[in-house]
Amino acid sequence: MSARHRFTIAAVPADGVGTEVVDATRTALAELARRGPEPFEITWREFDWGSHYYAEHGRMMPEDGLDRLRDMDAIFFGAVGWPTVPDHVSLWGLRLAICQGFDQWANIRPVRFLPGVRSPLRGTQGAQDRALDWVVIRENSEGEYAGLGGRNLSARGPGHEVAVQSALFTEAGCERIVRYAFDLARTRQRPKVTGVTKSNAQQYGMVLWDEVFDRVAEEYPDVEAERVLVDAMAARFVLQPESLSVVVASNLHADILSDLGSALAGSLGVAASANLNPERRFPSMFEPVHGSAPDIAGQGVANPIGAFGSAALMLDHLGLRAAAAALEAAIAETTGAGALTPDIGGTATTDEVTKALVDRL
Ligand code: GGG
Repeated sequence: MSARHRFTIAAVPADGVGTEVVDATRTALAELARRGPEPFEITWREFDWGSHYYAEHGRMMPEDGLDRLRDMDAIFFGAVGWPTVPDHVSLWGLRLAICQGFDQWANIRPVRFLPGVRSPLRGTQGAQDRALDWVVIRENSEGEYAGLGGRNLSARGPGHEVAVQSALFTEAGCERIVRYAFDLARTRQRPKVTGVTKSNAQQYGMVLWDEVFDRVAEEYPDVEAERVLVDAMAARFVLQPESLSVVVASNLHADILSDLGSALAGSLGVAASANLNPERRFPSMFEPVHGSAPDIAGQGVANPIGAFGSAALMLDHLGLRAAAAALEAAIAETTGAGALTPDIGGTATTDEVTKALVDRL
């Protein structure tokens, strides 16, 4: 096997159901490597970081955590968040530390119907033919998640605390993500980009975003472009899903919209994502969109489909296009055959869905 088909991947299962879905994905990828359409070999390096690590060390990952990940071909992440650690501490200490530390500025979140998965949209009267095939592009390095602000800014004492949370929008940051969206749209059946902001109310950063969007759009006359306010966009997701193809939005807006999109596709459990450093100066990170789900962790019923889809995005990123396509096809066959976890109306366990997928590789 040539070196080009050998990869070292970091597994960071982290918290809750993260462990279960990362294990399932490793099982699926081992089988895909063994009998899939193209040869590849993955050497996994396991990093046991997360909220349990925090309990022992007072931090979510070691101080040199990023250095330990730096030479990996990719990072496969589970989920972050556990009741013993404040959510903002666990998120900033691990997931955001990796995304921002490795300048993974493009968060790609495909949203589409899967065979056999119930969707609130499909359940709507007269909506049987509705299409849902979007890619939500989330700016992943700045915006509302820039970490700028502070607390205790009032000198007036107890009961008068003031907190400020600022959003950072740079022209370069807006331009690279908007351009990414237009480039992606060119490869799709429907070459269209919808840019989302709340620029009527947020008159600095989001107006800058809109201006950059309009300027970049002019360079892509072959791609349909429109701008929509985020509140109207939430309604459009539900009422006119067929009107969308690529949706690009800020860190916070795209986070919220992509969760809405995943729910419309059936469940957060089926949603895949990639945190890309498109320049490939640093490793990119792949993870299901869902969180750690403490309510079902350890019960063996976590939906592994979002993690499988994320693995397909990772294989594609690694240049294993045939393997990625085979995994995508097996995912669709698995759900189509009714191997569904409880979040999407089935009774199958994580292991049963994994076995059903492996049987179809
Ligand atoms: N696998 C995704 C995950 O663990 N998400 C947890 C979370 O709280 N994410 C917040 C965010 O994506 O901004």
